[in-house]
Order: sequence, then C-alpha cells, then structure tokens
Amino acid sequence: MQNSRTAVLVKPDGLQRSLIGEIISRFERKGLKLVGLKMVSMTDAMLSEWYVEHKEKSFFGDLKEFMGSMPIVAMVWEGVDVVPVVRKLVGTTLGREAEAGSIRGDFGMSQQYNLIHASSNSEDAEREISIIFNVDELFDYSGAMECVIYAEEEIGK
Ligand code: 3AN
Repeated sequence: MQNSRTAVLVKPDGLQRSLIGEIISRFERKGLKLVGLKMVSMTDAMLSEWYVEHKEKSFFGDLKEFMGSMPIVAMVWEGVDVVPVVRKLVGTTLGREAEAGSIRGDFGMSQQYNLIHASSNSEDAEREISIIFNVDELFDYSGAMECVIYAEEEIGK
C-alpha cells in the first residue's frame, strides 16, 4: 500500500461557523498527515476548473458564487488510501442525512452549505491540488508517529 494525497476545502460556511480547528483536528486524530495548508479566495476561473464536473448542473452558478463569496481554507492530507478515508470522515453530501460521527453528519443540515469539500478520487485529487497549491507549498517530511499509526507492511517499509 502506498501513501497518497487528497485535497480538502473548508468552505465559507465552515469558516463562518468557526469549524476550521475542529475539522483539522478530526483528520489529525485519524492519523493523517498535513502536507499543505492555506487560506485562499477562489476566483471564478479556479472554481470553474474545480467544479468542471458540475458545469451543466442547475446549481453551478450558485455554487461558484457561494464558494467565491469568502475565503476558503485549503488543505492537502496524506495517508494510506487517504481519498476514501477522508470521504468517510466527511460524510455524504446532504448534511441532514450524513452519518452521525462524520463531519457533515455532526455539523451540517444542508446540501449546498455542507461545510467541506474532499476529492472524489485520486485523479481529481491531483487536479484539485494543482489548482490551489504550487509544488513548493507541499511538504515532504517524516511523521514521528507513523510507526504507531501503520504496521510496517502497510506502508511498504
Ligand atoms: P460532494 O461534495 O459530497 O462530493 P458533489 O460533488 O455532488 O458532492 O457536489 C459538489 C458540491 O455542490 C457540494 N459539496 C454542494 O456544495 C453542492 N451541491 C451538490 N448538490 C447540490 C444541489 N442539489 N443544490 C445545491 N448545491 C449542491
């Protein structure tokens, strides 16, 4: 198994609700490694690229307007199978149906204001990371606790 990376955005509603620390802490507690972090005002061009899969949807305009209305907090997390692990921690799209214990399940009620974005697959993760982060804004370092988070064979050491 290999370490991989995923992109996470805390959206304007998460920022307004002061959930940045809570959200970071959930990923930290899980054992994931933070390798990139920044606050960004996403431009219309960035959002069109980010949400390209939704460009024909009725909510595309509203979604871009909302996401561009305030800064977001972008992060890159690393770990084994990190894309599905983070999706599970985030919960399903509609907050009021999301599983209790997930971020959306614990803090959200809405479909549009669902606090957080997480990449759907590894290709999207790579694309999304490159929209926000330059290569020199992503960090490679060894995690001191890795040896108690994974068994050696799980990370191919
Ligand atoms: P997820 O973020 O769970 O992967 P997607 O990719 O289906 O969900 O949707 C991307 C974003 O678009 C959601 N996070 C949400 O903010 C918004 N969205 C999705 N469906 C709707 C909808 N029916 N009405 C308004 N906004 C929506």
